[in-house]
Amino acid sequence: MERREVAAWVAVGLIVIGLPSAVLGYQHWLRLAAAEQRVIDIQAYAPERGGFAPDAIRVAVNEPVTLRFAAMDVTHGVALGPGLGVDLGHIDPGKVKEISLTFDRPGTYTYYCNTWCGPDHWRMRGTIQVIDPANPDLLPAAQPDPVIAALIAEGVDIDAQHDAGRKHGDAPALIIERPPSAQRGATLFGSVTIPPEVSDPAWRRSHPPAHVLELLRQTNRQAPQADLIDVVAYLWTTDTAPETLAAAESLYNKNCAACHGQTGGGDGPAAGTTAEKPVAFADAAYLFERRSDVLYAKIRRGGMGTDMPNFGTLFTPEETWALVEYLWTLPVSALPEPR
Ligand code: HEC
Ligand SMILES: [Cu+2]
Repeated sequence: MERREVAAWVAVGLIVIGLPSAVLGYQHWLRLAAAEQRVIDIQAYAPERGGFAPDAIRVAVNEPVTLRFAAMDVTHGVALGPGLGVDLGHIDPGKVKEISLTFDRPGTYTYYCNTWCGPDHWRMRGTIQVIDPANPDLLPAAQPDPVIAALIAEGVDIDAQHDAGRKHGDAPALIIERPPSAQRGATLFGSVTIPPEVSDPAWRRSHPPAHVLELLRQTNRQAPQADLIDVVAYLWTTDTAPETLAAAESLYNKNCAACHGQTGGGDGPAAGTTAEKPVAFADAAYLFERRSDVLYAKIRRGGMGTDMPNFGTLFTPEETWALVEYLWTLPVSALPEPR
């Protein structure tokens, strides 16, 4: 069948679906149209009822497919990643949403629920294996993440106790009296001596703000501590374009806020269900002791034996960095005007 003809068939098919009284004769055409485009039906159940069925599918490279998701019990949300930019949004019970797409290279992708649908919500994931029919056994192996590899090489324990062995109730190592203002930090920036390494965004990713605060204190002995804290907050929130931050905020609200809280209070609706408390990113004194690359690694790899899910198969490295940048805005009271 010619290509344009196929498009016409599909168009007719769509019109027919729209009409409740489908004429019998059209059904034959419809079936022909369907034969051209493989449709894979995927049913979405809450995780305690089994999650996605099926939870693994295989498609061929360059094979146009339609994935049709049906919410079977409660409202779910469906997104595809990493790097596919597909978010079908909410699917209410009994409703169906579909996406037609073609994968242009072999690899592994994930479809996942991004609407809170129950305590085990984040376990709702399915795998898409895209295979090359000429070479069905040759799936590209997952590449080790260079950031995580570097942390391991450096001997950093991604799962180390977050508060550096401090017991609950101990005074935090760093005292931050009010939420840091990156906006104020931007205005003070010019009057503070910044050690050269600190100006390097790559260097900042592997050092905690608390460390930089210490460096700034040594080079700016006259400056009040609160000023230096604001300058550091500025430094940690300047690297990302506003559009990127906005996209990360949306990812955060859909995938993280259920546990970590929409404003980073560690108090989302699911926070009570996790064995260990979800980290409160809004706590500046806490977050200032953390390194961006460790946060990145934790998001991609998940916690070891904690309820922190792994997101490495859902998000690209770029999306993960954007999430980290977004986390840094949570303890900050005011962001500077975009440059
Ligand atoms: C099911 C609840 C849950 C969800 C959903 C969740 N987290 Fe977590 N997260 C936790 C818990 C519990 C911890 C603490 C235990 C740990 O670090 O493993 C944690 C820890 C973390 C840490 C480590 C912080 C540190 O100081 O080392 C980061 C970073 C993080 N989460 C980011 C995220 C992001 C980003 C998302 C969404 C993409 C997310 N989390 C979704 C429960 C959750
Ligand atoms: Cu769900």
